[in-house]
Amino acid sequence: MKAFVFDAYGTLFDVFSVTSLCEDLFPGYGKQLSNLWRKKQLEYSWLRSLMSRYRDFWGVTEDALVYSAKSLNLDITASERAQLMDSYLHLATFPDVKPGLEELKKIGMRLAILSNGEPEMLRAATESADLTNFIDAIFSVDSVKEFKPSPRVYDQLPSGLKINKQEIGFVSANNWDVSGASSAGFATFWIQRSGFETPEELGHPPTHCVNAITDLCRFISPE
Ligand code: LAC
Repeated sequence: MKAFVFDAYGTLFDVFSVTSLCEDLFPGYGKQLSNLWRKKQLEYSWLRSLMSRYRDFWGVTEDALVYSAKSLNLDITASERAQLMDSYLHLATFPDVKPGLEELKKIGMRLAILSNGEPEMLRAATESADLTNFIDAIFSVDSVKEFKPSPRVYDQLPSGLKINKQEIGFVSANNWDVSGASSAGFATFWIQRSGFETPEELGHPPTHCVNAITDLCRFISPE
């Protein structure tokens, strides 16, 4: 294994760090709004792939926010919408992210991101979270105009990193994303932070399950 490639939203960045702003803007609805927003964001990405109607993830995320507010009967102004969208550029990272990446970098691993995110939003979130020094490359679905779990998304990794598929480990806390990468033939690491998530019934299980990014270095044998 020469490189670990990480999913972004839900794996490095906590998409539910928007919940407190949702609650400030819509008291009593913070949790519901942030949950529905994430659920619809993913649904729209899958639906758009099936419809062959790609729209970048920033647009998909905004559409999902508008839908979610409407469906909860929340009157969202243009400025509230902009505020919530802006929070996507400054998401918090999970506590294991920085120490885990730091450890992997120290032992010489190449580290990259492969995400549904559109390149500019990924760059902004990476910079805002202070991860730029750890991440060697950022790959986005935007280059293939189809969302995960399309195999075309994961297949850009070997040529992008200029290494063999067998030397790449794909890391995600989104179990369906792990299935997608496993199905595309990559070694996969499912980050199960809560430890009790149900594995997908999609037939392509993770190669390894770990509790945190800080557990990944034990899979690397010293040279
Ligand atoms: C991503 C999705 C899975 O970052 O959130 O690709």
